[in-house]
Amino acid sequence: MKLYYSAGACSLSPHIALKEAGLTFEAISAPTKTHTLPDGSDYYKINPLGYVPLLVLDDGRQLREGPAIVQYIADQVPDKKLAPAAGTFERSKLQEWLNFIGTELHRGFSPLFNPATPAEYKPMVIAQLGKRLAFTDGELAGKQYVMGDTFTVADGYLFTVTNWAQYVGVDLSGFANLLAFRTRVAARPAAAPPPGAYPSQSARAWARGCGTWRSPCRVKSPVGHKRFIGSIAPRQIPSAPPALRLDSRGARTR
Ligand SMILES: N[C@@H](CCC(=O)N[C@@H](CS)C(=O)NCC(=O)O)C(=O)O
Repeated sequence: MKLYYSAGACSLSPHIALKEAGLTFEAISAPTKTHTLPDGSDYYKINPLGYVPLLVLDDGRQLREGPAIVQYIADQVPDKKLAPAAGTFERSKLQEWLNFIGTELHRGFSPLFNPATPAEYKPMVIAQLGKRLAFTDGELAGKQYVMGDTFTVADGYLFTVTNWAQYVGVDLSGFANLLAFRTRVAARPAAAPPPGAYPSQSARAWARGCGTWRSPCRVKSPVGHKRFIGSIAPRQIPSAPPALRLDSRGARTR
């Protein structure tokens, strides 16, 4: 199996799942900024969508979309209980989590990474994200992992996306259950930082969501828990941007 990944991106989730599963795989870097593979070729030729993760099976079949990929991985090793059995209510609860993490948290963080996002729109994004993180924190009360006492692939995904808080000024310090969860997941060998990807980050700092060369732990985020669950005045909502012209790959041409 091959996993196309980019350091720090959501592909860390299937990376963790593969390691938890104990499956043999080749990790191929497909950086989100360049879309250029280590041999110099164009990643778009393999995945026309250009994004990671992408899983390629030994027979050449491809599987895209993180939540589908991690469930496929879990189903290869049912004894490891990385996902409840297909067809059960519990499996639907896992899918509920994967969908929530994907659409509410993962996509909640995305505009904060996008340099084109208007500055005045970001507080609204952070406010919405803060509500979703507060919900997640509440759901984790008294639990080891999102599904209860057993680690599942949803935990690797939640760990992955909440790790991004450090890069975009979202302070997780108000979310004690979430932080305890992150420490728990970080202690699992499968969630150890990919070698070379985060040069100066200690395991403890990794769990706290800070301590990289980009975001030292001693720097407190200006965005506190209370602030990002507040609301935004309607006048702060930006007006619609002018229509964009897109090329055949969907890239902006003007
Ligand atoms: N719907 C996809 C989204 C994956 C995604 O957002 N990937 C980002 C990194 S976290 C990416 O590769 N971005 C680069 C690009 O879109 O070209 C999934 O859930 O797997």
